[in-house]
Amino acid sequence: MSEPDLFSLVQAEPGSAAPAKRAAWLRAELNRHNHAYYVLDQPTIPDAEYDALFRELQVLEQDHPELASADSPTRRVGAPPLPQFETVTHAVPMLSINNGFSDEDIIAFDRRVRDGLKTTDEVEYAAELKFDGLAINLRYEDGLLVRAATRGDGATGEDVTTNIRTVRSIPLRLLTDNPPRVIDVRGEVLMFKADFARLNARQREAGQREFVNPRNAAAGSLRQLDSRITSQRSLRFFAYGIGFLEGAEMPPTHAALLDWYAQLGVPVCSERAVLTGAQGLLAFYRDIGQRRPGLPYDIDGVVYKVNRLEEQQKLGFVSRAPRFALAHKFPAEEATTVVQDIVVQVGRTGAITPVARLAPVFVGGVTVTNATLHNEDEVRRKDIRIGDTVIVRRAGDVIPEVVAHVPERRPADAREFQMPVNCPVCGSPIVRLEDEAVARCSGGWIKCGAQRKGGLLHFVSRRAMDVEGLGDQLVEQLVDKHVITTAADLYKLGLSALVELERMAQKSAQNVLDALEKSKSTTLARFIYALGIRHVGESTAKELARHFGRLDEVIQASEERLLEVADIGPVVARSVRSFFADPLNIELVEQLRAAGVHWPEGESHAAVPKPLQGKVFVLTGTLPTLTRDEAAALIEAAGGKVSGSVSKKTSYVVAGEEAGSKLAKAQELGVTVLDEDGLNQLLGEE
Ligand code: 5U1
Repeated sequence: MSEPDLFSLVQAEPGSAAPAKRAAWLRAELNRHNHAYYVLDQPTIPDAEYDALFRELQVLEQDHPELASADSPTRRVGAPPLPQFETVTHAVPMLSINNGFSDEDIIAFDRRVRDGLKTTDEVEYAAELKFDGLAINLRYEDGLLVRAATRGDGATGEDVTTNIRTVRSIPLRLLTDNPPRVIDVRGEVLMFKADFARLNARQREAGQREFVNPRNAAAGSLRQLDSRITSQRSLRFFAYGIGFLEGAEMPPTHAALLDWYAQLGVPVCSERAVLTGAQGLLAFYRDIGQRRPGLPYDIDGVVYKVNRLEEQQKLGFVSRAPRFALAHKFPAEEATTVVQDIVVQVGRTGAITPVARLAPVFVGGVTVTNATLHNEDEVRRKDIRIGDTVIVRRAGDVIPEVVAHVPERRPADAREFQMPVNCPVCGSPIVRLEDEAVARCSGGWIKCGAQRKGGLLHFVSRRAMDVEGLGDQLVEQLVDKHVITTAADLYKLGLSALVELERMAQKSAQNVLDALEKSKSTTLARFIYALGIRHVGESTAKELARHFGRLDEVIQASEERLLEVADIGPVVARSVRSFFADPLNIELVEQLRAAGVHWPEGESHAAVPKPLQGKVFVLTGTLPTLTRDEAAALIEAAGGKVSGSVSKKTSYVVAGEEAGSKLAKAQELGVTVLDEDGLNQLLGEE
């Protein structure tokens, strides 16, 4: 905390100073700390000290009502509900912005700008983010916030002043002794991702409806008639434009306008740049696009504006959008579509995953027709039914998922999903153990073609036996045509059996046989991993190989002996033991050895560093297939540590359904958040 100057200290000392002076000093101090905390992101005072100053001001204002002041931080707490919002006419209309989607659109925009300015020189642009929030106009008169209005139809909006006053980062008084007579500051109200996660956790705890995304949460919070609710909702604001201005010089450029706002204490985003020419704009777009998932707020694109305001004026407007600006949109990460069916998929371990079959929809840059629903509980919790219109999300390379259904668009004949009683592939009963979120086909790989295919694909995968050229389609045909049943059968394949398959020429068939032959020479760790023992990822397989040296030692090891292996816990030990207790698995191992699969026995992997050594994990929420103990066992087996609370030392937070405050804390601290797939990738699981 920087010290107030000596004069104000003497003037403002509690008890000795006149109440008016003390109140003014407290207001200035609290506003300064607010600005440091919410705008500069550099807290200057511990929370408890802030609270003490705040309480002192509250008491002072209660005892001396004549000291009430519109810019007092105590006036941010919200007021009783309004009957409705008043209408506000904007002094200068709030325009919309044209959109561009491709490189060509941006090149054409730049050409139009140069034509409009009658120049062949490269034009200077200000580039910034397009926030996914709500546009707002803040009117300051003589430095004091007097009105806040939504964009509405551009000409008139709704008066949301009482709500906006609760947004801590918005100054109630501009930080200047020489404010403009009137200024309309324009920008976006939004909710940060971490605040959104926290809000939804609270909604869940209170049994209230969750918000679909931060934008909806921001909109719902801003358009509250009861501003006491808004005050609990952690809204933020970034300025990006100006409306009416009186009593001050308009800055010469857009960049200078934003710098001026920053000086006045109005929040502006630091992700902005001044660039020249279309290529400069495209480089900015790509850079932000790459960093987009790590930003603490949602954006749906970037915005380019001709930097010089004089040139902006020269270019003017087409209908309701300026010619000097363009929003370069990212592919939408969310879209709505219809659930045509809900089917189940059977994984390698028999896990049954409900999958929504969707009417094709373009989202996150690709056409999506399937989206995971994770497990039965998730379908119930989100109440997704066949026929529903749903919001589908695909962010980055993450598997598409159904976020929510749109209640108003549910048809009368929407059907609930029923978990099948029997496996759709092999007909074996589907069972769900008490402590598991996931239901499984009980057929095992002997009976279930889906599990066989999954198991075989795992066996030949790069980190396991590494058989090049044996992909999904080939395995599918080999299993469906009953050419093979087990991994050992792969080594019995001949040229004639392979060339009979679809899309398999003599040459490719020979390549597959050569790859199979080559794979016979392997390592013990790879072989153990290839067997697909539940909970035995690559690193556990290496640890087992290092510890025991010989396969027969692993096969014969009791649970107690397995527990002696570094980082193997009871869940993994039990799984290894039960795998080798099954005579069918022993037979498979023998057949593979008989087929010529071999490795140097007694080899040591002691030098291989464990992949998660030194990494600290925090688990939160319910994962789709792993229990918390299972996930912890896997992490520990890979050398990682599991901790109960999130701090700066946390390397990863693994979050599942119903993740609450730990997820919010991770997002606040910028700790990487993984889902179960992400964890599996780290563990080297296929
Ligand atoms: N960053 C930013 N977002 N945004 C949205 N600037 C900006 N400017 C806008 C809009 C609608 O409109 C003006 C160009 C009129």
